[in-house]
Amino acid sequence: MNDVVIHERRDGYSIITLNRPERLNAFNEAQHLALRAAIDSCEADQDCGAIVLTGAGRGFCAGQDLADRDPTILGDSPDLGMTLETYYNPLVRRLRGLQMPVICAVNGVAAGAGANIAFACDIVLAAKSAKFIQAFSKIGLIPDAGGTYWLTKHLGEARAKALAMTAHPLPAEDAASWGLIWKAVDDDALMAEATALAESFANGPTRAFALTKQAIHAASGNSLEEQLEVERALQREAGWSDDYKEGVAAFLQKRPANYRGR
Ligand code: T3D
Repeated sequence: MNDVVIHERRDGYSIITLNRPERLNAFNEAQHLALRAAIDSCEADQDCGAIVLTGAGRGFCAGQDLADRDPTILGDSPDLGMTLETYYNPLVRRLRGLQMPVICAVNGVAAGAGANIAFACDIVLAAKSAKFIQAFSKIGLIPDAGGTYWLTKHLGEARAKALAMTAHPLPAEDAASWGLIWKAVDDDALMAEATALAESFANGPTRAFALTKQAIHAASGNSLEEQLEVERALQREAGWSDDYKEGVAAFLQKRPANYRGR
């Protein structure tokens, strides 16, 4: 049997590929557990400065594997709250909380929780042929895996409600122009762009990237005054780093910086 997640270590970063292409990489329990293990291994690896998350085949991820939700097996009162608590919510928190940047390379359709897991990543690149679908309403559910949060935060209520209630497939280029993702790129350039970005992050001031994530995540819930305080505290920490000294020295000496992530 194929590995349901492929974890490929490159020089300074990792590529994690969801690998159930016959189901458009829909999540079953095995794929959740394998993805968790791959992320654990990246986190434990001092040399992993970035992650690229992508999908095998023509889709990125079609959300929950509905074959595992057959009502004739599941019965009348399935506890989907429990499955969110066990799998999807920890995954979203994990992606947000990682120190290293996570780049999502959306290679094809991203539906249901598959779309919202992409939005939980730090930088989302999508192939121009990809689409984002809040498929939930088609099966009588609400957006999860952070969907109601990402859509409302990035797009506002009007577009969030329309996407959630109509399950309209949002093309990658519209997702980019609406500010939901970073950019849409030619299909055949997707992985080259994603890995070039990962490589540049891995060779960059990785401690500063972690602090940047922390500051930007704090911004949503803060007033300007509170956010200025967050920046003061985190910039102080960045200012103590060797990377800051190296960055300024390299600038003054007109040479490339040699960052060490500390
Ligand atoms: O349950 C909980 O724990 C709560 C959490 C829920 C999170 C969720 O994500 S709920 C939402 C689940 N996802 C969906 O409802 C999406 C279902 N899929 C689709 O609507 C369509 O497949 C797509 C729009 C994504 C793509 O359409 P298309 O026409 O490009 O492909 P297709 O022919 O529909 O799919 C290709 C194959 O993948 C097909 O299998 P087959 O017929 O070739 O053997 C299809 O059944 C399979 N597939 C696609 N999505 C899923 C799936 N199989 C199982 N589960 C899927 N989600």
